[in-house]
Amino acid sequence: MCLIYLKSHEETHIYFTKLKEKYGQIYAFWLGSYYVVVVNHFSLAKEVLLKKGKEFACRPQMVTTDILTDTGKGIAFSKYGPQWRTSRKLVQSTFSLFKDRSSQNLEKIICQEANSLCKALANTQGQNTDPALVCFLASANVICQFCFSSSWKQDDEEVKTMMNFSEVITKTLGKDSLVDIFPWTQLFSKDMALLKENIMVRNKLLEKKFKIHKEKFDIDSVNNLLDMMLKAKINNNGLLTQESEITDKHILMTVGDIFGAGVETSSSVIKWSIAYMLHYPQVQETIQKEIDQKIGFTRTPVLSDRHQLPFLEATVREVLRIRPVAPLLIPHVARTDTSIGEYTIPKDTRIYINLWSIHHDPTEWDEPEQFKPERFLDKNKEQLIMPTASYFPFGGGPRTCIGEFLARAELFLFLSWILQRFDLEVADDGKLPSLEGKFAMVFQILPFKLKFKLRKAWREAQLSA
Ligand code: HEM
Ligand code: PLO
Repeated sequence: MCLIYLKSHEETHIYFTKLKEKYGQIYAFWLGSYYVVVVNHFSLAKEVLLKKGKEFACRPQMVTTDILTDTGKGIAFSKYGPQWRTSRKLVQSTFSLFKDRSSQNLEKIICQEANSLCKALANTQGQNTDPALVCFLASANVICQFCFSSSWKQDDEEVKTMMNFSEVITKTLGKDSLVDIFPWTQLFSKDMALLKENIMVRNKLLEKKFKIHKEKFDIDSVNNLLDMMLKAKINNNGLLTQESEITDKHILMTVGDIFGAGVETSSSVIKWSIAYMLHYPQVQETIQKEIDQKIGFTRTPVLSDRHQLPFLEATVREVLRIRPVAPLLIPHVARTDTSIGEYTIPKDTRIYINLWSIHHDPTEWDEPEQFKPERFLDKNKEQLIMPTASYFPFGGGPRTCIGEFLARAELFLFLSWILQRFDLEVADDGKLPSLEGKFAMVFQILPFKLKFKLRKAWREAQLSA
């Protein structure tokens, strides 16, 4: 057991990693009235996520996430139980609607958005550009098709509104907020007022979409997540116990989770990837060479090209290692008295899995602070490898990320489409993006600008086509 002081000027995951030197791979402390255990090593983390996955599959109840999720509805912040299981299953079933040869195949949807994204980037005409809005729009449209079978136009004001509330919500939820440690302080908190206000705007938008959709709903034609949940509500509710009943609120909060996760994660990783390529132009060049040789300029990349572009895949893996989206995952909670390694863990203990420490462990990674995509390639740089088991950017076990397939598909397609057409260049002021980052529910890069220059080879190929 140790006594810690949560300093506000340092990111929590970095502070927890430093404490490892003093207290070891696993340590515990009291955070207000909560008993918290931090796990810094991959073998212990695997015990929590995989071997004893079910024992650690609950989530903490927190003041902030309770407001976001109408007291724990939805998936990500919902406790282990029938509601969570039903929502997760319905999302998984919806993914199968978007598979294979169906007209609304996910790959097709992502490629359409990649095309719009590239058009928007071409419109910037090589001027200094903040990539945030276009990346947000591309990810939002993919997930909007998945949830509602609809999308937004480039200049729709609603997209800016969403980006604004999403930013405030992630920032406020990500703060090591006192209100989650001492719930009575919420009466005085300015952050809480702001959080509530923005969650209200988000809920209004979701409710509007829900209402429009519900009027058009046809139980014989299920095309998206909302249809899938409405159908389950009608078909199952007579059979379900009150505990697992699906209400409109549950549907709304599940869609809200998928929407929030779908937008914030993918767009953030694309921005990190762009920033790293500005810092490491040779990485950009190697990926472009791979694209030029294996795909050329007469067609655009598709998912089946993935095995042909191992360096791009290795780069995505390295970005997810060095700047994990969720450096402490989402907190887990022990559902029973149990143990981790040789330590006894009482029921209700909060577990923070320190993915940052696991991804930067110097005994597992050679020069962990260096950005080296080639660490994920064999000697010939042709085959992807996994150099250590100290790596799980999407978590694992019962609470593993539900969107991994979608996220990987988006990252591959968006980045390959961008690099086929554009050279990424440092902005006119010569400033490279800061790689420090800021934790805001997802580990975000600070705003930056760059220039998207249409590649000469691409331009010439278009002229001769
Ligand atoms: C949970 C990573 C994209 C939906 C998680 C967790 C991680 C993660 C680390 C927590 C696992 C745990 O607590 O043990 C990522 C990364 C992404 C990504 C790195 C992108 C590169 C997405 C997308 C979606 C999504 C696109 C939606 C389609 C979710 C949901 C959960 C989750 C719903 C909560 C699962 C649960 O509690 O049962 N993700 N995610 N994620 N993710 Fe993702
Ligand atoms: C993003 C802001 C939205 O308005 C609400 C929301 C819902 C689900 C959250 C997401 C936010 C942030 C990223 C999270 C996701 C669930 C899973 C994902 C936490 C807060 C990750 C990376 O774990």
